[in-house]
Amino acid sequence: MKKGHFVDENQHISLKTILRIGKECKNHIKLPSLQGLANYGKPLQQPIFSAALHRLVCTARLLRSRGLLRIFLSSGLLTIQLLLILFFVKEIKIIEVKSEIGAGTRGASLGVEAMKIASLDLKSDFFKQYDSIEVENVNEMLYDGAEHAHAKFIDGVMIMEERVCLEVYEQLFDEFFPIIMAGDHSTAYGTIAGIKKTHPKKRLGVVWIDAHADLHSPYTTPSGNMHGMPLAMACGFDNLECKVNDPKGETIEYWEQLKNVGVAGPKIYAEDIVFISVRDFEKPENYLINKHNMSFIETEDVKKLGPVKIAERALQMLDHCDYIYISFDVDSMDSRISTGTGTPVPNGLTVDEAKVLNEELAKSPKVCAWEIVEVNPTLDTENRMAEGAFEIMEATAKAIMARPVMAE
Ligand SMILES: [Mn+2]
Repeated sequence: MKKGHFVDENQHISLKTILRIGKECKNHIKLPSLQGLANYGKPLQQPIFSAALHRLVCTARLLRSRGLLRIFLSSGLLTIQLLLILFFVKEIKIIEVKSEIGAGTRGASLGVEAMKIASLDLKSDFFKQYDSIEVENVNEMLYDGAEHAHAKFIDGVMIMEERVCLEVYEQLFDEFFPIIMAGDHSTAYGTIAGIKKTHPKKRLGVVWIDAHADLHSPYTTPSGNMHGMPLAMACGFDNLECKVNDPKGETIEYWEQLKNVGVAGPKIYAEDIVFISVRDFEKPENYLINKHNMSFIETEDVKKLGPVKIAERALQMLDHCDYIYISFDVDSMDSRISTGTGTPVPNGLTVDEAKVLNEELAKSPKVCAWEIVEVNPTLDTENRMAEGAFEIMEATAKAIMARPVMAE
């Protein structure tokens, strides 16, 4: 490492650098403002350095919020303090799930790559800043055609839910905050199962930002596409009262198995779901929503009260939950914006509304995972959908990293 350089060729920070950051911390932290410290890292433009600095800022904010910062900084054990800091705040880990077997329209598996292209066009270092890991998919099954008419590719969906569940579980176990970039929405159930496997005794709330309620089962689905079923899997709903299909044999066996991914039985209560901007229902879904008195926030409410107030309200509705998972389907945005998604619906959110809404929600320390789904560049013009989606993801990640304290 050359003198004066903070990071060597292998992107390792020397202990000396860490100590230097610490000393600068002492000089720059003027309670109650930490802006000086944040500004200190800016001209360096080193992703790993700014990440480390970011952790310092987050930890300092956390300690300040608990009234411990002054004691911490004056205690003198600088090396130990800084090493502690580097392990203290959770880092984001991106989980890529390029699966599209749950969708009726082809192309959602390309959404992750389209968002990476969007990041390049928008000159962002997002994908350099955070590590990502890919869950292997089974999209090759599409070539064989769908076998289960009322739950298409349910055998493949089963494999994907297991894989996503395990990956989310591992990342949470390793103290990462998972941002899941997925293709079709069916694998969101794997995410929910993974969170539940990590915290089996805790109560998990879900904010479902979507044009659809995704509450169908093989007994009620009009299309057989499984991206309309993740919340029914999570709640363990068959909804036989509204049965219109007669799934048989293997389909039912797989459906029963699906309900037990991660841990046995339902992962969430219906009353712990808050729907935002859901506006395209089918009768069987309406039945469940009324039966369980599920929480609803309409697009109109977001426009009237503003996304900041709406986020506050949604978090309040889930105040009794220990953890919260946010699932963001890009078709929650208006069909004029949602040009690159499989099932666009009018009267949705704008990019700005969705951005502020997700940012504000993610500020809650209870939020333990965030997911974005259903970007389909094959339906889009000039990658507009992925650019909007990327902007929302980047802003949300920033809000997550700036939180005073992570969920415990
Ligand atoms: Mn959806």
